[in-house]
Amino acid sequence: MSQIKKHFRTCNLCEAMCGLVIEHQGNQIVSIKGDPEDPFSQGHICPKAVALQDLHQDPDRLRKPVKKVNGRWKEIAWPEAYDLVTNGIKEVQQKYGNDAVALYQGNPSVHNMGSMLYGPAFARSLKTRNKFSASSVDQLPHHVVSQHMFGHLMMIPVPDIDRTHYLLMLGANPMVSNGSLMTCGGFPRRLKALQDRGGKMVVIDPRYSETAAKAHKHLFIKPGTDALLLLEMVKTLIQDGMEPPEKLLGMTQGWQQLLDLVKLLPEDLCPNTGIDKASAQQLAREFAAAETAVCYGRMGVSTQPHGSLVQWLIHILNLITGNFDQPGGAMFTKPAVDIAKALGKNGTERKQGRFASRIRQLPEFFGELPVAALLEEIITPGEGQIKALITSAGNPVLSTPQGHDLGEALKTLEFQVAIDIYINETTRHAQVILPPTTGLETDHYDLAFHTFAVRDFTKFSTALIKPADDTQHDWQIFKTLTHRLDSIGRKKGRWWQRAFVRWSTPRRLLDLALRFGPYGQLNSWKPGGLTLSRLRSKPHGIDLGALKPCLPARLFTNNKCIQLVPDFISLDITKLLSYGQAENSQLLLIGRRQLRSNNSWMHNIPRLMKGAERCTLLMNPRDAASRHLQHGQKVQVTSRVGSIPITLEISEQMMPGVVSIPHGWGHQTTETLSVAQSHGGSSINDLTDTLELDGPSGNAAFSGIRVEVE
Ligand SMILES: Nc1nc2c(c(=O)[nH]1)N[C@H]1C(S)=C(S)[C@@H](COP(=O)(O)OP(=O)(O)OC[C@H]3O[C@@H](n4cnc5c(=O)[nH]c(N)nc54)[C@H](O)[C@@H]3O)O[C@H]1N2
Ligand SMILES: Nc1nc2c(c(=O)[nH]1)N[C@H]1C(S)=C(S)[C@@H](COP(=O)(O)OP(=O)(O)OC[C@H]3O[C@@H](n4cnc5c(=O)[nH]c(N)nc54)[C@H](O)[C@@H]3O)O[C@H]1N2
Ligand code: SF4
Ligand SMILES: [Mo]
Repeated sequence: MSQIKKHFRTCNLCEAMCGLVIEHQGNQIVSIKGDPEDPFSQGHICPKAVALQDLHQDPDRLRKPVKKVNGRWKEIAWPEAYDLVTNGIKEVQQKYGNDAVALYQGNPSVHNMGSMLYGPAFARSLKTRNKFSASSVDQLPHHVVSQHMFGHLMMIPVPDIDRTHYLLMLGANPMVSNGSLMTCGGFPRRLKALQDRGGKMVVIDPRYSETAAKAHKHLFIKPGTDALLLLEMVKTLIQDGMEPPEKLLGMTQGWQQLLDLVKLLPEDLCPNTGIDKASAQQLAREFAAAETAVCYGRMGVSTQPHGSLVQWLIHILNLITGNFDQPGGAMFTKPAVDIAKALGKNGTERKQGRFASRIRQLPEFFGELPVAALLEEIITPGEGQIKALITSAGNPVLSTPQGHDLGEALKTLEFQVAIDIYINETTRHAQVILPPTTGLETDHYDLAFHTFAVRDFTKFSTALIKPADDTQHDWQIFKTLTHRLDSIGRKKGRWWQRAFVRWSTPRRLLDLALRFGPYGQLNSWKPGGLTLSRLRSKPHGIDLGALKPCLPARLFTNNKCIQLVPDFISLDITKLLSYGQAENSQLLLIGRRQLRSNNSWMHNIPRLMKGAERCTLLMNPRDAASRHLQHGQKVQVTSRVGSIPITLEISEQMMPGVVSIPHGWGHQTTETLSVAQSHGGSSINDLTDTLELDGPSGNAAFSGIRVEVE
């Protein structure tokens, strides 16, 4: 046996960017632990990272391309697989036009440097309007609001959790999720530091979550009504005469418009929220009085009917209290690879609504349509109907609304291909699956999440495990497919463009991006400037310091001003004011995440699946009693669009009138995934509704779905 060696890398599984130290003997993993020398995460780790090794040993994981022959999967060689895929796509394009081929890119794409760099060119090579991604079941409102207010979709401010004295959090559960659009490896440690310096955290959530349990104060809120609460808070402070500090006010446009808008609001916005007006006012004044404060809201408020309004109001609250672009408030990063700059004009111009979906006319954003439109675009006949689907690193049957119906619709497609390491509830309907390398087999650099980190930091991880045989990386698959599709019936680029593409690899592109970035050798002309090789010589990464004020220089708006009242606001406020109540017998459904679960995957790993049944319906004892339901009993949950059986867990954690189901479950129908199948559970997204959307962004609204439980 060879010597035990240590390898340092960043975990790619979620947004937290935890540093890992991995002991290994060649390809054999001996241990995976948190890296105490990683300056960013300082040793934090969660159970998922330890399971990274299992992905490489899982017998159900695909290692060779497979094609379906008479309903059975057969391994094939890569050249044959590439032929099948390009021919399949071409055939459908020729028969029905380019829009007949749809693309869905899932969450791990953003955690994969190769997919980030080579996925966009592949998407363009399809020349289809039917591009979808997990963004529209996730953070889309943040992008839309940032583009309107700060001029760029990637200019999403992050809470400066390390310096704030008051963290007001809505719809997020970082004790479990480890933070989102708040990359903060080690949330528990940072929270403890906040509390040790006398700071407070207040959590607004319809469930007494794991994070609420650590808070100074928790308030139950009726799902979907956060915008009403925040509007009441903003109104209170404006009526108190509060306004942004002069310097900040000078960088804004629309202050008078905001004052006028507030004057038109009803006297009391709170009756429907479950929080009374006096408490909302107290919360607002407490927030404003804190030495520094920051309001932050995530999934629970991003995926609700007024998700964009909520994000807008969060920025407004931070702005009027002076907690914007200031230490302890909401701040922007200065990442070593500045993807906002790199996207340039593409991210800045108002690129929404240049085209719309065929059936419901939902507007595109940044070239993508809301995935809530995917189902109807497949099942509704007519010109432009989707006839083929490519999924990459995604599982929309479990992760998007009306998933069950989507699964049925996939059976009607003429061609489906997946780039995935597993046969899941979506990829099982494909004719061909191309399995890439993953996790420890890949180089890693967080192109996206350094941009949303609570400290400026940069780190590169090299691949640790040598992949089996000729397994291709995601980027190689994209590059090959792009080349094959682009060279068909279309003029090729100029010679130097082709030469650049041939020369390029993720490492070479990253090196260029670092050199041209704000700390780079070419940008600063400093002899010690950042290059990939300099970065690689620091295996724990390089701390680039606390976040720094950067406005107005970093605003991307034409007039270098923050747009305080984007166009969509007043219309959406009108809708908000009539946001409906549930009928008496109905309950409001929300979701939740779990520490040993990662969206719809990693459920095939025994180490993560140990223990009690996890896919349960949480219900308050009062609601259970009034329905004569018992703990542990199987119940049937029914919404407008679907019905699922699930085990009932009676819990004081739930606000009365609200029930919770974790997403990502429902594996019983998959032919492989032997472990996951035995823990199957049911899918919450068989109950969520493609018609429930956040208007301005088209993001799916998962929170507050009306259900009956029997
Ligand atoms: N009701 C409800 N629905 C939700 C949510 C919710 O809170 N409630 N959350 C939403 C959110 S935030 C998200 S991000 C989505 C996630 O939903 P999706 O992005 O659609 O799917 P995932 O469950 O992340 O599945 C990822 C797939 O990628 C594969 N994979 C893993 N690593 C790699 C890799 O390196 N390369 C490739 N090619 N494939 C890989 C896995 O095998 C798996 O099949 O779900 C959304 N859906
Ligand atoms: N262990 C684990 N970690 C993960 C993931 C995972 O699947 N497992 N997924 C990763 C991904 S892709 C993402 S996007 C992040 C998401 O991370 P977070 O944004 O922290 O999301 P959740 O953990 O789903 O927490 C959402 C909270 O919102 C509450 N909520 C629901 N509806 C409402 C509402 O209407 N109003 C309010 N105020 N609250 C509401 C829920 O009760 C829940 O506590 O987590 C990432 N980290
Ligand atoms: S919190 Fe996220 S990044 Fe950190 S170890 Fe767990 S999965 Fe990996
Ligand atoms: Mo997500």
